[in-house]
Amino acid sequence: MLQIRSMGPNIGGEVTGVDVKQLDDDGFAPIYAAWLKYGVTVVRDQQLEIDDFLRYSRRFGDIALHPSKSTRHPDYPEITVLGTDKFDSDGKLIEAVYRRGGFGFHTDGAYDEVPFKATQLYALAVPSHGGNTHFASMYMAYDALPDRLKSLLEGRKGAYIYSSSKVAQELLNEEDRDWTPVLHPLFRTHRETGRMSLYFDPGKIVYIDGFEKQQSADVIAELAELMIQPDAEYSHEWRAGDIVIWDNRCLVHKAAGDYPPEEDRIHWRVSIADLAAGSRAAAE
Ligand SMILES: O=C(O)CCC(=O)C(=O)O
Ligand SMILES: [Fe+2]
Repeated sequence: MLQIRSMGPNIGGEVTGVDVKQLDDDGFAPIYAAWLKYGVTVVRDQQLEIDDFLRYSRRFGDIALHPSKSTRHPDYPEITVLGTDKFDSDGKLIEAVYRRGGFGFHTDGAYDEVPFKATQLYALAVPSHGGNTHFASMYMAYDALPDRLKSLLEGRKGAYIYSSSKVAQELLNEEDRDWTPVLHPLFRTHRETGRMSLYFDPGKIVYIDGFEKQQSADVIAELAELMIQPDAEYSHEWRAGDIVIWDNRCLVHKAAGDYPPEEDRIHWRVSIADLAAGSRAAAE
């Protein structure tokens, strides 16, 4: 029987007692509702082929192609494979692969005109220790901002690129690295929950539109300092067979990047497009 319980003080939900391959629309409704409520939700104990994972993922929305072409599955471009081909031909660890998502708290797709609604991972292999994914609520980050910043940043937009980290950019083909910054409001109301959140990514933001250089840098540093509130976090300890989905509209996340590199930590990953916000279904 389907059971849902909370995992963290404010975010993080766990769904058990379900086989997502067997779900009909009525069976899916409580999972979607739990995802909106908890921001990040794990469905435990799944045994999936790629087609099962894609079919289930499409219940959350259309799948968008991720710009990192080098890590796409060769037969299923909608799937990004995380954690394979970690070593180069000299046996040296490739940091961009090993530490993918581990350079700091971030939201996926802020570099796009319409950022991803969600990211969903399915765990194929997990290491003996380490390798968690950390999450934090940006609803709570907004609520905790001093009034001074709330009024200063009301109506302001941040400009974002793929990544300011040269190492992270190695996941892109060279011809794709010249990114034109896109603007997003720093505060946004979540279309489905109606709650206000901070929308901010310290590793992708390049400036705050309309501010002088120094003011922009100061505010970015201050937001980076304030964005993670103590009770707003949940750290996911992976088990093989977990499907984890998070809401990129109101959470940030980062990989711990701390597991034994010689061990496998492998996920299939999909990005869910925010079609209601006007994104193309990203067919290339
Ligand atoms: O591997 C992880 O724990 C998360 C990686 C990440 O940031 C992502 O898939 O968007
Ligand atoms: Fe990420």
